Amino acid sequence: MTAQVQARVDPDTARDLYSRMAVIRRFERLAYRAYERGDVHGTVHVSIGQEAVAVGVIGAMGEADTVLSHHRGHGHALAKGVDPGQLMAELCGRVDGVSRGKGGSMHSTDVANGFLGTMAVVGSAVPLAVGVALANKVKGIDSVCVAFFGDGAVNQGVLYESLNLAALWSLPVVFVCENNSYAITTSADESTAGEGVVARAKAFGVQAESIDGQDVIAVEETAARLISGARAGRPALIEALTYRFMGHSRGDPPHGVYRTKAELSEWTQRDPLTLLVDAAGLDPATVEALDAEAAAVAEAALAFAVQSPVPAEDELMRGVRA
Ligand SMILES: Cc1ncc(C[n+]2csc(CCOP(=O)(O)OP(=O)(O)O)c2C)c(N)n1
Ligand SMILES: [Mg+2]
Repeated sequence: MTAQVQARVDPDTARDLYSRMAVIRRFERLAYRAYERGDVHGTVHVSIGQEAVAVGVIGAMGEADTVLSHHRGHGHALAKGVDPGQLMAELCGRVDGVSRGKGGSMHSTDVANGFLGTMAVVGSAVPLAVGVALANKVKGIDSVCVAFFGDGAVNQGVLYESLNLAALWSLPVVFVCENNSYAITTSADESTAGEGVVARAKAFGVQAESIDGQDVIAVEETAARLISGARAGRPALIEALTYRFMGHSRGDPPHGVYRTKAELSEWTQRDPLTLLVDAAGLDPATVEALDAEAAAVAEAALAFAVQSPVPAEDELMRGVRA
């Protein structure tokens, strides 16, 4: 371990960061298996490989700050403090789920924990976050809203309408692009002209930085700085370069035809959990213990989920606005 890395992270912080990432990974592995067993309906998009973005960004947020997420959002939810059992129950369509079993993986909402929801429509979290930030500003509430989106949303017009208003009105909002290089099977290189999302954000006067999304410490440091700026009315954008180790969703094998085994292998060598272990010099026994704790959290979540009943018929119209 170099002195420079040692200076970046103390052992307690490293253990905490590792533990939060490990819980996400174990939770999603189990969710994937629960899907295969038929306990989860619809589909699941797991973020295995991308955990450092969720943990780093959300670790830099305050309790009163809020998150809007996308279709690959279990990690964001868990990092924001959503109860793993209630989240798993939601995936399984059970009444004890955060959205009472009516939302599933892509519509999981837990307002009490500042988790304003996962969203199925690509890019849709972005304008909602601008609305939340505007409401906070108008009401004088000290709260920053963070919107996550993928590289697949980078060519959606709504992103630029949102950047424009955020900058124009000096809103407390941070946009986080999880650039994992692919939208389903389409590579970002094939779909995006020009210099990319950072240059585009800067064109609106929004402070924007591209960072290594596999390095949880770097993510947290950058996020802390930009979130603090957003709190003072300087909206920001972070492009976190990352990779999903699994396929897009259940129907897509990890190394689908659109990406090579060599590319996958190159990225799995940059696993955010292992990178942190190396950077912080965590010893094998500590890592083993943290992994076992994370596995127990995930297993308890699944056990809680499957014992929860499916919603009764009278649940249908609860929480519905007309
Ligand atoms: C507006 C819209 N168009 C298409 C889809 C279908 N779709 C679901 S996920 C996805 C790819 C999203 O890619 P990206 O934003 O890079 O996120 P990632 O899956 O890589 O995390 C698409 C096209 C959708 N949900 N919404
Ligand atoms: Mg993508």
